[in-house]
Amino acid sequence: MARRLSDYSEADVRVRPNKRGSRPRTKQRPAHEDATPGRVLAVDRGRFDVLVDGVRVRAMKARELGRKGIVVGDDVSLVGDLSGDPDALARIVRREARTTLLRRTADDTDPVERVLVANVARMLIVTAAADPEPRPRLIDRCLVAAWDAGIEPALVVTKADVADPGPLVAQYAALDVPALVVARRGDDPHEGLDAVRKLVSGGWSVLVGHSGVGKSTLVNELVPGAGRATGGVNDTTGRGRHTSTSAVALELPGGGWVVDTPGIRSFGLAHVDAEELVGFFPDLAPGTQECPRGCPHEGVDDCALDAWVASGSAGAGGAARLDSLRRLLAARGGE
Ligand SMILES: Nc1nc2c(ncn2[C@@H]2O[C@H](COP(=O)(O)OP(=O)(O)OP(=O)(O)O)[C@@H](O)[C@H]2O)c(=O)[nH]1
Ligand SMILES: [Mg+2]
Repeated sequence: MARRLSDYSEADVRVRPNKRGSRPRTKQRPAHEDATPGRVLAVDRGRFDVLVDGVRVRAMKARELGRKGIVVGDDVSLVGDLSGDPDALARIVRREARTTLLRRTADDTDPVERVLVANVARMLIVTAAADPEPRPRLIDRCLVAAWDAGIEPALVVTKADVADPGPLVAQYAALDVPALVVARRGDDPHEGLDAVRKLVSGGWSVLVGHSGVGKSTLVNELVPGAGRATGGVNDTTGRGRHTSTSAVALELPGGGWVVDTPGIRSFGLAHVDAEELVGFFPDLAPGTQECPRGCPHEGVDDCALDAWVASGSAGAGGAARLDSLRRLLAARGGE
């Protein structure tokens, strides 16, 4: 019997079979339930070093991951050749959920985020007492980024043999953040290294800071045989030479991992909510209780933070910290 067009229902419409078989094309990707878990230790031009059951495996990203970023510290799942042979190349088919994610933007209004590292519990903000000169505003930004990401920050002041680290440490004394000082005398390893070793032992930590502050030098001392290249500081500009060019995770002899990263010039915080910023200055935040409702804490005369800092409630670094906070708030306005 002939059917009229109106007799057809949508259920009759045949899905065009795909070229490989009769199964309709769906958005479903293969589940790769048999994939093996691993953690990314290094990323270099589209190739990844992944630790799989104690073996270092080279891998590339499977096409199905598309533009999904994978960074040092990421937990991933792999298929393919996991032998770790020099010519073997496995495929990363999945990126697992991240416990922490350290991000920054080029400036405070830039929507493009760069992910630095995933799944670290601690951030060592490395600053030199001199050569290059400390830049507290960068430290303040790193602190905000760490707390925003749920990462425990600590300050490590290097080159205490070159200049007195006291004033810098005093500036942060009001914060509940460990501040460690290290100095190098002659060819010996850093004085004060034991405290750093204790701080990073067991977990995953990332070292961040300007170029030339001594991140890779510290990593080489913490991880014998790490072989990270180090570079001097330019005599004329006083700046580092950007010796390290990519992030690498290295295993500590006593357990735990440290991630050495390339020197940064800035730490954009476009991804951090302006309303939350004050909360990431715990030495200042209590002072806002006396502020008028809706106080922007910046560009107004009746903000209570000025009196809070003047009374010494925010410690020796209060004025500089308030200046940092206000610059961050102003930058939000797109200045
Ligand atoms: N005097 C002195 N020099 C140090 C100390 N720590 C590191 N240095 C020197 O500082 C220079 C820079 O050290 P690096 O370890 O390469 O610095 P970095 O932070 O890894 O730099 P980038 O990789 O460029 O980001 C090297 O010449 C080190 O020998 C220190 O405590 N005292
Ligand atoms: Mg380095």
